[in-house]
Amino acid sequence: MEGRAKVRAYSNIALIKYWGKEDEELAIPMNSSLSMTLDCFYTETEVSFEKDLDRDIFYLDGEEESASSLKRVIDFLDLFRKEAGIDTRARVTSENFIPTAAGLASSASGFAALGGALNIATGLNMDMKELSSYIRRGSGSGTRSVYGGFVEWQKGNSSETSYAVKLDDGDWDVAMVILVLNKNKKAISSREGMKRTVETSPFYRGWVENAATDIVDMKKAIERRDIVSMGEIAERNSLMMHGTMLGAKPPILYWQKETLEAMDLVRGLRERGIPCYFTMDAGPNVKILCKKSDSDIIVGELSRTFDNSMIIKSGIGKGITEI
Ligand code: 2P0
Repeated sequence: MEGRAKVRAYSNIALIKYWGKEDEELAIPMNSSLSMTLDCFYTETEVSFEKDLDRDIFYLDGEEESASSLKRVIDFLDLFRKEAGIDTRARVTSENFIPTAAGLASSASGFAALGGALNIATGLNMDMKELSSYIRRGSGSGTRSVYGGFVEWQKGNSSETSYAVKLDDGDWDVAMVILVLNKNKKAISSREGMKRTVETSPFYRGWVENAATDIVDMKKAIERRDIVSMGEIAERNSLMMHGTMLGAKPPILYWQKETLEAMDLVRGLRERGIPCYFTMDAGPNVKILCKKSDSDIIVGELSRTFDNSMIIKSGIGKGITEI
């Protein structure tokens, strides 16, 4: 069997975060999460199954990968090979239009693009719901990148019932401004950080209970296109996720001093009547949810403190697409 395909997938930023697995093996999360797909960061991945290959090969941004990142890709290829009943080795060539592993969800767009390409190259042609449940096994946040707009990853209670659902196209006055404070690879991976938090943080139970309420409220706010409610829920949800990490043993803190500076700046803009709200992931970078029509003012204000090269404006991204 020799199939090939090339796919683009966009990154996403969670407004209701995923932080912890109920089932490590199957990557079933502790709570449902909800994200906005971005149009500024994406991954393009080409997969070709070649009968002459005696091993899988993975190139990322022009460099051949080995060790742990290759193993993660091979495990993911095996899921699709098993389902398709094939054993041909593959050549995977991936390009990230995003700083890799800087808390900017490169694993989400990465595994969504790889999953999308495998779905076509293997001839499985699963629908998006089933495909998202496969992508979940590669990267939890990748589950949500199959769709554009606002997307919910419903936790479910089995591998088949833990998948993404599209909520809204996001073709209205909404955007995100991203402040890239640090492009370096983080010291503690999300995978390790969330595991430690689940196992050791006494705050974790409260987080899970609260996330269930937040997701219901966030869905209502999106339906109303109510940026103020969306922002208030997202900001607190992100702070609570970081709160659970502070209670872990040993504690985890992804922020740096500029993260706090940016948070203050956002609060200051709000006091001046501009609705904008921060959210942080497993890294120091700050993402600001705002109205699209306010994004230029926000970029202007941020550029008084931060270098222009650190500020990225993003609209709403699309779902995975063959290219
Ligand atoms: C999220 N993050 O909802 C949360 C918020 C980071 C903070 O999903 O172990 O790389 O592959 O499922 O998807 C990052 O975790 O972790 C993440 P795995 P993933 O976006």
